[in-house]
Amino acid sequence: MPRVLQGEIRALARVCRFIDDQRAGYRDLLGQLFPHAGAAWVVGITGSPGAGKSTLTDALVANFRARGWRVGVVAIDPTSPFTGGAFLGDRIRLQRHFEDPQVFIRSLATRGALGGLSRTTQDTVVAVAAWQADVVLVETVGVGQDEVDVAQASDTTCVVLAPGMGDDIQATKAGILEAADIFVVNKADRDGADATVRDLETMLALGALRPVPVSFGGHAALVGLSREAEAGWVPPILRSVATHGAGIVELAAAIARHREHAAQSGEERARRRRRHELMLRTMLYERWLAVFSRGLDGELARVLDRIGAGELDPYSALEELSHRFPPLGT
Ligand SMILES: Nc1nc2c(ncn2[C@@H]2O[C@H](COP(=O)(O)OP(=O)(O)OP(=O)(O)O)[C@@H](O)[C@H]2O)c(=O)[nH]1
Ligand SMILES: [Mg+2]
Repeated sequence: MPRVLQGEIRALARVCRFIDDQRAGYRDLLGQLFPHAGAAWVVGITGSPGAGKSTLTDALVANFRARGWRVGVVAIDPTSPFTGGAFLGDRIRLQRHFEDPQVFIRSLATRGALGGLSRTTQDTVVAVAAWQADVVLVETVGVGQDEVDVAQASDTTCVVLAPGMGDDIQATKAGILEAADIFVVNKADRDGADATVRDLETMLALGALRPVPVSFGGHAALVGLSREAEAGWVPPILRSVATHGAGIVELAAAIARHREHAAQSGEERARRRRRHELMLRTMLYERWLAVFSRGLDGELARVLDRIGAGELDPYSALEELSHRFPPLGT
């Protein structure tokens, strides 16, 4: 039995490196872990850059730890994997938990490869959950499509906004606001918090924030992932001052309420099905892309030479390269 299942934090760290490097056999290992990953509640913490997601996450970790829970944090670092800037930031912000063997914190760098981030994140969440975490917090800046997908694949999604950051709501990527089960207006100690709350209330009242189809790399219509409206749940709008821990008890309570609601309404099952769909589609997509790309560079170079020489146009070249697509059948 993999040692990570016994709650060994160092075993989990090894598994995560394994996943990152996609070492041989990592999928077999994940297959062994998966059946033990169902008990953890996956909470997405998403929202605009600098809204206070990490500070809020840190405060939530403290709240959950006070209940004796085992807590995983998966933070997606939107900066270049080479600078590690945000990772250092997370380290500082989450420092007080780094020594706690019941808290596992993992920062993932955005890869740039289509779907790659979702895949690594989902795999990491499976591993952390199988470590018998009670809750896994997934922090993402909702700026990229992959991150929106990840946020929408959580059991409970908290969208964090902060006042005074320009037209924050307008600037938030489409799909993120609609993914919210809980809104948190953080930095409530700043001017403009009331206005942000009012804007959200108005949008909710107008029905402007109905759940939208989950997209996949922006191709919702093509892949058919859909999010049903969640009956009977109106996303609460909470305020917090994460730096002072204000509003954290209320946030933890709202997450617990949503969890209960999701379990009773069948939403939990529906969401997990969507999460599994996202995982599978991501893996299929990656594999398909690998097959499709095999030898593509050389073929592309030859075609480009001919276009340059005036022998071929890009439109006809597409037809020549179409043998790479699987046959559509009859
Ligand atoms: N005034 C005030 N500042 C806050 C509050 N919460 C967080 N901050 C500060 O806002 C800054 C950004 O906080 P983070 O927690 O790093 O925000 P984030 O959303 O994780 O940022 P990224 O991950 O870089 O997108 C830090 O300097 C925090 O100390 C708050 O409630 N009030
Ligand atoms: Mg952060």
